Amino acid sequence: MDDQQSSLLLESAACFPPPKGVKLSYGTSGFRADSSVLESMVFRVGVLAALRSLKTGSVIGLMITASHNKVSDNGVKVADPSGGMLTQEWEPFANQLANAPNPSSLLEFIVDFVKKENITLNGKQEAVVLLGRDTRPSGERLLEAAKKGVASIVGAIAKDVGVVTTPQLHWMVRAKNKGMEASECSYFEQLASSFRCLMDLTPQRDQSNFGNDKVIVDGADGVGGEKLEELKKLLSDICIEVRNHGDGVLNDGVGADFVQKDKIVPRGFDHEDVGLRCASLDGDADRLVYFSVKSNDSKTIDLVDGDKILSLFALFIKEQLSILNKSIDGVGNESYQPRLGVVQTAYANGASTDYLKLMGLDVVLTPTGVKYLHEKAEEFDIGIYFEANGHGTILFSEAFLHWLESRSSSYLSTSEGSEEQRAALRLLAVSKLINQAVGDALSGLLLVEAILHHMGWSIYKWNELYNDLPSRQLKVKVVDRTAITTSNAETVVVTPTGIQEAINIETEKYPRGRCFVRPSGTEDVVRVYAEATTQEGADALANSVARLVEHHLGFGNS
Ligand code: G16
Repeated sequence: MDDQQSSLLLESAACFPPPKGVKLSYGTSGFRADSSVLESMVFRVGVLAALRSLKTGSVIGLMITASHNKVSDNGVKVADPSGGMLTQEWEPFANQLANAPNPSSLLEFIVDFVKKENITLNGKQEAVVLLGRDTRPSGERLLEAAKKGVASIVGAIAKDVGVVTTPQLHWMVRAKNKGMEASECSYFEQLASSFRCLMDLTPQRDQSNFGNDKVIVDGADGVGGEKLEELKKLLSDICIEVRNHGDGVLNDGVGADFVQKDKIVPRGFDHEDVGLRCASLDGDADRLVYFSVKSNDSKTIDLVDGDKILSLFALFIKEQLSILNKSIDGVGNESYQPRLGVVQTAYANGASTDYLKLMGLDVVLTPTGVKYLHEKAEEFDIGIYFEANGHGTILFSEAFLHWLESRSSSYLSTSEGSEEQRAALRLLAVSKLINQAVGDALSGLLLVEAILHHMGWSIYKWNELYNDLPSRQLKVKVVDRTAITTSNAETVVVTPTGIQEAINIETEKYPRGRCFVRPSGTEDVVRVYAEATTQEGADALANSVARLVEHHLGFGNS
């Protein structure tokens, strides 16, 4: 590293001193904490993103958001060239940078790292970082810190794409690196045109079960509602009503996380919505859940969570593949059999996993965090991953898309308008509609809507795919959540010793009981998940295990 580069880094880092006594760690989805302590970290992640761009020779994304967390928090997610999350190999470096006590130790870490990674810092190679932020009030200030971080690497350029959803930023990074147009306009246009295409391919079915044609969307008072209002203008085949698009407090009694965990109606929804199809986005619109307001109690809901979205997508894709397979069998000489697989976490409702297995699907479990699920899903030709909290997407391998395109063009000459051709076209449209960079509530919403139309299903019919086992999730404040370590996709506590045995004893008391605990990677809490055949059982199991956790780890400050 030359002198010009070193002094630039030292000078700019001096403007962003780290807060005293704060240790940040790269969690489930980047760094998150109270926004007042984040300026120095965001500056440093700006440096990291510029280095990542130099290393990969590609555009990198940096998103300022704390997603489902409360409005006073903020954070950073980094998008790699594929549009996916930052490679896990760089996470230790991110931790080092974020916690370097002063500019000179920061410089030392960078010098060592660029040497190890073979990154040349001579200002000759271009580095580009796309910067986005959600609607949090602290976002603007943190964005300036990110810009300074990028600019402290000679030759690196920060491009501010403004207020966007997290998935929009990831989509733009992926598009840019594929040489496509990467604007918000092109994002909306791609979603709208592939949605139209899917709707045009809807079979002539009896739609009397479909129910109300309108979907009402809770925008979590975040960026998603406002973007959905814009996207809506390009859609004529669907009626979307957006509520909570920014006039209330972000994620406060609204949003996918609240709806999924508390299972009660978000602000702005009431008995007048009984019978309607409702959906909820989270603060940065990378999660989606559906719900219907219960007719006997307008405060509670029937939740249609990420597991049911996954099941709906899997069912639809399986149906299209079997139509294609029929024609393959007819021809008799097709050897290519695409592998369809689904990926879940331990939070997946046991009934959903049973259902997916009954469908004959490969089901794989990973730890929480889309970075793990995404990686696993990439191993299939079509990999569908979803967390119960509504975060997920579908990945299509290049080989499969290539095969599909050639089949679709061969049908043009042999069987135009056939069901086989329509199945191929549907799958191609799904691959364009769904955001393959990362889970995206807006594209997920359009895909759910298109599939419900295709099936002629109401939200109630969809919800009847299987009956969820009653479950309960709790958060426990402890002195140090990192004292808990787990194995087996987070289903077994390794340390502190003794907790797992105690959890087992509690769990055995309940028919079909299942329970696990893990430290959250986005909030300062331990999460407890319990499942049983009755709601009372799930609640009692969760409560007794929460007390066990407090007993073993000590109460934290709330
Ligand atoms: C992030 C991750 C998700 C994860 C969630 C909760 O979501 O992207 O994969 O499920 O945090 O993680 P934890 O239980 O570790 O707090 P989001 O939507 O908040 O970015």
